[in-house]
Amino acid sequence: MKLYDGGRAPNPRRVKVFLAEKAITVPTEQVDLGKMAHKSAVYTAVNPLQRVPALELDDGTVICESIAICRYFEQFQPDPPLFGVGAKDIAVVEMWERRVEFHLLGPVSHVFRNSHPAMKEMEVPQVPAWAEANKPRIMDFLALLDRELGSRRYIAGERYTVADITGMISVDFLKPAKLEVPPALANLKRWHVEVSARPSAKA
Ligand SMILES: N[C@@H](CCC(=O)N[C@@H](CS)C(=O)NCC(=O)O)C(=O)O
Repeated sequence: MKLYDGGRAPNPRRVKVFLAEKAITVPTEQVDLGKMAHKSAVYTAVNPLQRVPALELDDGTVICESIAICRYFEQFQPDPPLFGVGAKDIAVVEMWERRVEFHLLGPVSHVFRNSHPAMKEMEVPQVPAWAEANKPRIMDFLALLDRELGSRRYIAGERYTVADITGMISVDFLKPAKLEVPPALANLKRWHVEVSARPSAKA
């Protein structure tokens, strides 16, 4: 088994934080995004979409998409449960993970990719207007999360889950996108401090 990793890039980091929470170690190969190694013929044979992370199993199967990779490990090692426990909880975790992915991680990524000079080669064409269009959406969703976190400890309930992993990485990704959590969002800040203090957050 081999995990194709991409350094500090947010999606590979989601998988690494997930693995750290489960104390699972996987042999890793770095794909240097800065050098566009993910566009090489060798890596394109692994993932024709030329994105990281990717997990190659011993039988040659390649699993891409961060959440699909996380689900694979959840099945193998259910403890600690990071996708919920029982029908209702699993659905609530799924709901929040998708909401955070679509309404926060995606838009922050659009801002970064369409405004940062370092992304010129990867995001072709860069559309600065699309970066601007996403900024108010991000602020609206951060405010929604802040309201939600006023009544519970974590994004999907009282237990730390994969929704918190996607959430933490999305909030961390604000910085390279040259955005920040508005100071008034105290619940969100309390949550971010707490999840960032977990040893897995260093991954
Ligand atoms: N939906 C994919 C997204 C993967 C993705 O976009 N990865 C980024 C790094 S965070 C990448 O490989 N970017 C390279 C590029 O855009 O050319 C997932 O969940 O893993």
